[in-house]
Order: sequence, then C-alpha cells, then structure tokens
Amino acid sequence: MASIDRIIRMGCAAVFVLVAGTGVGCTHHHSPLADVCAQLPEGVVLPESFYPLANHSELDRADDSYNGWPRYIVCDRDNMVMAYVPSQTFNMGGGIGTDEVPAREVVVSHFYIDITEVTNGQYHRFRKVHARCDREDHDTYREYFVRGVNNDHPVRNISWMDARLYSRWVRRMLPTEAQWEAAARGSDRRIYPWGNEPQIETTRYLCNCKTTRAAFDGYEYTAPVMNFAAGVSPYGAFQMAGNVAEWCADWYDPGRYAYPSEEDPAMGLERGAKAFGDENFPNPLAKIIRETRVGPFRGDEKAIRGGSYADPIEKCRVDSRRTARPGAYLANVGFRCVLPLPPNTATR
Ligand SMILES: [Ca+2]
Repeated sequence: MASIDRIIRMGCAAVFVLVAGTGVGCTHHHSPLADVCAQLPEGVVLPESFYPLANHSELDRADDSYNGWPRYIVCDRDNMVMAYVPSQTFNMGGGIGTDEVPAREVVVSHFYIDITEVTNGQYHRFRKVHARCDREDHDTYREYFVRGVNNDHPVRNISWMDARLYSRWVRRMLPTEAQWEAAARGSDRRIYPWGNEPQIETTRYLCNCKTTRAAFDGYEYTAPVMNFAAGVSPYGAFQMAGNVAEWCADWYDPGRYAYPSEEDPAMGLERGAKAFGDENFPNPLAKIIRETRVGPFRGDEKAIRGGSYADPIEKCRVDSRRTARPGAYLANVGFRCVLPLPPNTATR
C-alpha cells in the first residue's frame, strides 16, 4: 500500500509541475465582464486583476459610480462581481442574542464586497488549479457539488481555512464581521438586508431560509446565488440573509460588543502598508495588517454570519452571530470575499 501511495503522490507532483508549467508565458485573458479600458478619476485606483464592470462604468452616471468609485467591479480571477460599500459609521449589533448586544457605533472604511456567495463552479475551478495532493480534505465541497447541475449554487461544506485559501487566490480577503454587517444593512439600522419586515407569506421570495413548510420559498436546500433579488442588501449584495451562512475573518469574541464603540480594525491598513498591485494598495495578506484588522488576536472559533437555508428567519437577521472552529466542515456554511480599499482615499 505504501508504494501505491507513493506512486500516487509522485503522479500528483508531476501533474502539479505540468499545471505550473502551462502558466509560464501564457497570455492572460480578461474576464468578459471586465471593462479593461474604463477611465477612472484621479485617486481612484483598482489593484491588478480588478476592473470596472463592463457597461456599468460611466463616471458621470450616479448608477455607475459612487463618489468616483465604480459601483460594480469584476475580479478577473474568478469573474466575481463586487459592489462598492462606502465608508460609514453604522449601528452594529442590537440583535436578539446575548452576544449581539448592546448595539454600538462602528466605523468602517470603504471596501468592495462580492455580490454573491462564492459558487460551486468558482470553487471547483480554484480546486482544479490549486489541488494539493496531500490535503484531500479541501475537496469536501464535492459532497454537494454535481457538475452541470448546481454550479451556480454556493459552495459549502468547506472549512474556514479553505475559504481563506480561496480568498488569497483571488487576491481578496474574508470580510470582518463589521464589514459583513455594514454591507448587509447599511446605516439605517435595518434588521434584514431588505428592511425590517421578516419574511412572511406575501414576501416569501426575499431569502432562502427554513420555514415551517418545505420549500416554501422555492428551495428546500441551497438556491442559485443570484436569486431573491427583492432581498438584496442596500449595496446590491445577494442572499446576505439565508442560502448559506458565511465565514468571516474574525475570531469570535462573545464579549466584544461590550466595548462602547470601535474603529474599524481595517483602519490598521494605514499602518505598515506594503505594495499590492501598486503603491496605492496595501498588501492585505501582510501579517501586521491582518492582525490589526481581524478583531481579537486569537481565539478558538471563527465568526459566521447571515443564517442559511437550514435556519429560521430570526437566524438570518443581519446582526445574528454564530461560530464554529476554523477546521469545521458545515453543510450550510460557505463564504464571500471583500476587497479593502486604501483608507486615505475614502470619501465619507
Ligand atoms: Ca448567505
């Protein structure tokens, strides 16, 4: 058995060399969604691999631009469309769990957020490019992935570490809890992405959650990620309530809300910035930055937000928190990513 195992490992190594080899000198093809020729105003710089969304980048149109920043951008690496979330002071917390109170004001600097959860199709492509022969547990998503059938459903049953690996591959990050909640609710204290009304019979197509009747909202389990358009967040992000719950960057701290207010940890980006794409962008993977922006320095569990198809509507509130160990594989937890922007160019 040992020798067979060794042969498999050698085979994997050979495949890896071949895959790595094809990357050398190949011509990069841009995402068909990317407007690579778009003009951006002075001071508005997107890092490498990110472009304004094609046909949505006229700067003088309010629908296309947010204080000069394109309202929607595309990440070349996975064709993910991202929405701009402006710098804001918002009311974080105030939920029904003991770890969600009291509500307090939190400042977040502007960033982009994926408009959908990362899909099976996107994650599968990442796995094909990035397969590590020695870590088969990265492929746990396959349990729920049927190629050609649910490519556009959210990836799930992946650990926090898997989600972070993907986010690095696409040069993005997992959102902090503060970023996630700001993107889901904006500054008007709403308790669902669409407003304050819970999902009821007449509004049952607002999110994919668990109801007393099976498939009451159209889906018994996950739904395609770009769905329930009436339930998008104030910035246009889909299914921040329901479908799959989403890993966040932060270690979970049940007592964190006891602090009266908190500057966005991402403000730490102003310190120790390193080149990322160009000098305008700090490298979000730098250790010093990661530690200043991701809440508690250490912990046992990571924060999870947004509720899922397996949760009642109350668990899909924007302030609802839950947790799991970063190595856990959960059938109802996936993720989406953010692209932090340089705070010094933030328009408030
Ligand atoms: Ca979700």
